[in-house]
Amino acid sequence: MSRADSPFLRACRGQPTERVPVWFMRQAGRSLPEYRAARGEGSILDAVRRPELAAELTMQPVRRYGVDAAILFSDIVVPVAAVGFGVDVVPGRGPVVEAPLRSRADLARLRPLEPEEDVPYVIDTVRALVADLGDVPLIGFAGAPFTVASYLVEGGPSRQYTRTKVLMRAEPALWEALLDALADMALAFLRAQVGAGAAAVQLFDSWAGALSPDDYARTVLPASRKVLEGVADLGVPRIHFGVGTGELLGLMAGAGAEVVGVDWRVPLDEARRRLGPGVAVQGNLDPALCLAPWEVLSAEAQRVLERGGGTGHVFNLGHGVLPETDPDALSRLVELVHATPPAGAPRP
Ligand code: 1CP
Repeated sequence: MSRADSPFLRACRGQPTERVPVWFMRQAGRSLPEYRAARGEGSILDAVRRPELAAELTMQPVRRYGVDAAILFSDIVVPVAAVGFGVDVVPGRGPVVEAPLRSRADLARLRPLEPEEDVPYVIDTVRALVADLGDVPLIGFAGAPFTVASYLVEGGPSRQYTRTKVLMRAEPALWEALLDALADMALAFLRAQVGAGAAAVQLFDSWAGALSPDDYARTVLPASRKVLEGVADLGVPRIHFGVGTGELLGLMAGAGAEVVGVDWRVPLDEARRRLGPGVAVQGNLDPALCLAPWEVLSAEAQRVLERGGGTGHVFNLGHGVLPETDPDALSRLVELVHATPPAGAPRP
């Protein structure tokens, strides 16, 4: 089997596979004792800037779980931090911005990303990983313009996105310029990762579910489409993901991705109806259930596999692995997914 024939890449393209491929969002990170041991204290941005360490943190879940894809150890705020916007990632909290974006003058702090100069360490990490991963594909990723903008405008993690929504409506020209600048950065960042050997890309619009379909369609979708269409010529599968995006799935299908990631709120067969034909799905086990007894977790995983329909399904959680998760539960989950014949396939 070559990398191009890997179950993950085949499923992304909607081709039949012998088993449903599986990986987990946030498969690296605090749920793993080997992660806590290797990383130490401090901002994850320091770890991202050390290619040897970042590559090791990427490999840990691949070794432990035997997942079908690796995801680059990085963060959605890496590009904005690299151009000097003034962002750090505080342990236990998330991205925090020194001086949030409030006016047009603040846009000057978002100069274009030049990957070779600004994030050479990410390119080095991808190159090292591609050499080590063999047939396991590496997923590169970027934050989508809306989700990154929400951190820059709010100044940190948010529940209501009040300032973001007000800026979007009250200053549409500034909002459009902001999303366009972030789209160009995400695009440059993804192209650099694929240039260095990433086999697929995921655009994380984690918080887009906070928006109404109208606002999403008018003010966010064009910027996400610019990113996704801007990598189309590279020929790698594109995954587009958000949380709470049930009402947006039809719109997201039009943004130009081969795969749409879905959280646990919409069953995958219903998600396929909303997405329309020709789009693969990724998801969507509720990460909270990874903390439940195995009988509960395994029954839910079976339901996800059935409703995923087999072909064109990449098994994942509906959002990231929770830090309290027992890694052994995820090992059993990978075994179960791999041992279950794809739904709809002839039984051996
Ligand atoms: O400091 C740490 O060790 C803590 C946690 C952590 C980790 C492991 C953060 C802080 N970022 C990361 C790495 C990371 N971030 C990865 C690679 C690891 C993997 O998936 O195995 C990825 C894909 C991300 C992407 C990311 N960062 C997203 C999109 C995915 C998602 O979870 O929706 C988002 C929204 C962020 C912001 C962020 N970074 C870190 C935290 C705690 C947060 C979320 C804060 C919030 O709730 O707003």
